[in-house]
Amino acid sequence: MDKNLPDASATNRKLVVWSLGLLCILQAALNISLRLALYSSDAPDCDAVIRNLTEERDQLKRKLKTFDHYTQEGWVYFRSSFYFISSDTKSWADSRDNCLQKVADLVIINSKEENEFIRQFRRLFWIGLTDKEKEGIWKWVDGTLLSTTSSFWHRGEPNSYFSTDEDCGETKFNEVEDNWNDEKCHWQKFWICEKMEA
Ligand code: MAN
Ligand code: CA
Repeated sequence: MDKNLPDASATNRKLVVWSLGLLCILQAALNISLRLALYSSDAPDCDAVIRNLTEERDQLKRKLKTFDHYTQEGWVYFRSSFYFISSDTKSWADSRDNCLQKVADLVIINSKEENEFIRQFRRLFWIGLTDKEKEGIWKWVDGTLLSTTSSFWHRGEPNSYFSTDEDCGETKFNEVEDNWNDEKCHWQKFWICEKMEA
């Protein structure tokens, strides 16, 4: 063998050593970047995640407790509110008082779905709508004006029937979607209280 030529096995050994060295460097780089990624600011903070989950769990527990309480007392749940459907009749003002005593108020109807929910009972109910402050200006019991886009007056209503004073809203014509009527407030009717979920 020519002594001036490098020994093949020595070359191979060098190659292996270099490759191992390179692998080590790659491994170290990978290690460092993984650690950086894991502890960088946008990685989730485990304590915060646990705190949030605990808060969510407690909130759900509270909701469930409220739900159990109201449903056991006979309230019906629909879309984030509890509804109390009366089984006796009172004037509009006495109905409202009864709701206030229950830390609720006469129902405020904000959508077609809510009106349909109430219409399904097919009853004449007082609702939280009145124009007793100013004739023709219909307001909900929370002081908000009745919106023209979400009102369900029956055809020809409100009419203050033959100029008799009809200042209180009721559900009456339940065979159709537009079922509201203005009625004399002293009449005794069933009523619905609404309590919004906290
Ligand atoms: C009754 C009352 C009125 C209503 C008319 C409709 O007289 O309920 O409020 O407008 O019926 O015919
Ligand atoms: Ca009327």
